[in-house]
Amino acid sequence: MAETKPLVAVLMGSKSDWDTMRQTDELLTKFDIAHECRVLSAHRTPVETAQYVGQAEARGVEVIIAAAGGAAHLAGVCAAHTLLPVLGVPMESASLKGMDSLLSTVQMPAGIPVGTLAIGPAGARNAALLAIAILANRRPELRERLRQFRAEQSAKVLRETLP
Ligand code: RP5
Repeated sequence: MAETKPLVAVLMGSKSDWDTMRQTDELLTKFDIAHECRVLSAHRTPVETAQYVGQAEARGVEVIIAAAGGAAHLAGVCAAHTLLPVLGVPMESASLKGMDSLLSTVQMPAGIPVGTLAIGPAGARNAALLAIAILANRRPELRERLRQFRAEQSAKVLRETLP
């Protein structure tokens, strides 16, 4: 039977991040991964963020994806409140093109890790794929689907023709 409790929590600091993070949602859906997407902010809703993340493991969540832009503290704050793996996605900001988001997500002090992905859409897609790879460690069927995904991706590249 398919798992219905969320295995992956996809958090983002603002609804304005959804245009990018819908790509995470779409890939998790494509792989039939039970997940939930929420707007929660390290700065605007600090108490609710801590509560949500603090309860995530007990709810069956296995991976947290946290996307934020600017002074992007969401992934680090999530990691501070859970032992679950936290994957950070730096949003491409208007002013600094996401360099601000990247540095504030990736430069965690030793002791509280955040696995940081690329800025923007590539990071959003790879966060989903990395979460799937983590879940696939103890789900052979999912591992097989991931292998198939990679094979299809390779085949598509090899079919490319140039004008
Ligand atoms: C961050 O501030 C969010 O993650 C978003 O990327 C950025 C801007 O948020 P809005 O002002 O668009 O709500 O917290």
